[in-house]
Amino acid sequence: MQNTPISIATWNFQKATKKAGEMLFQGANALDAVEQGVRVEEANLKNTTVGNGGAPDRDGNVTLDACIMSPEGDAGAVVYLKHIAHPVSVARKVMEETPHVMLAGEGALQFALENGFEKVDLLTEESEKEWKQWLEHKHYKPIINIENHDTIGMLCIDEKGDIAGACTTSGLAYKMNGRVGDSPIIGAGLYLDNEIGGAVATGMGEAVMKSVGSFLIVELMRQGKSPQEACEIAVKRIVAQNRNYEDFQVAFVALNKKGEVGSYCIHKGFSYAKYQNGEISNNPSQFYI
Ligand code: SD4
Repeated sequence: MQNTPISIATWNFQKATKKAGEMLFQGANALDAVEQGVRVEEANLKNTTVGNGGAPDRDGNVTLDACIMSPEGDAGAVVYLKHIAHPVSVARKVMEETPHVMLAGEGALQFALENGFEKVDLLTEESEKEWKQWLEHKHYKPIINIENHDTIGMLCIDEKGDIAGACTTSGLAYKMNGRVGDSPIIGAGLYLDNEIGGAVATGMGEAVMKSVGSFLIVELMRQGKSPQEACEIAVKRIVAQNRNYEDFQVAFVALNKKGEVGSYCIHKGFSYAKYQNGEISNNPSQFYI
């Protein structure tokens, strides 16, 4: 059966979502489309939350986290990866060419270099300047500025009806050296099941990890909840789990195998991009407060 392909992504990442959507319409499979789609933001130097140009940690290291999942249920991830502009593609190689799911730090870098990825300096002049300004006061609150985080999580369904997903980030700006968030954690920042659908997260990774949010959403959809209902339950779980929930943002986007999309977040201001039937749209999410 021929399906209507669809691509969705966290935030208003229209270029990336359109790239993936157009690939799907030209017959690409969902896995290739999500990889190439999120690479658009990894390469965007103006996005200080993903890939090249990402904000550094407190010590000036840009460390990237990414994961990818295939319709077959295979998964690959890299965490604390330095010097590589496209962590999602390294994650895909981990999935396809190693017996493992996740590689970290030095080992992930070594693996990337051995597989022909170029070693680059990910700290742009702009990000370095902002980090140095931050160093002057070193005021760190692990609180997400509601509009200042742009991790890209993407889900695609291809013509065959198969779903794939990816999530990639430089994590929280000025995080502690060594900190890893939810984005590369299968079940937290991304989860999918080709029978059911998928979910992706953005926002305060610590809260998403504690609730295994994306896995929760897929399991709720398995039990018959719509993507919208499932996202709402997952956000409300986080609200119940964290007394300081008003201080941070968490947002989820979910897609089921029928092509239905849902989204919910703590604070007003989150939206997701969708490409379907040749049209790209920005869709404001429903919110808790
Ligand atoms: C993290 N979830 O590392 C990521 C942050 C994020 O846009 O979404 N930034 O916690």
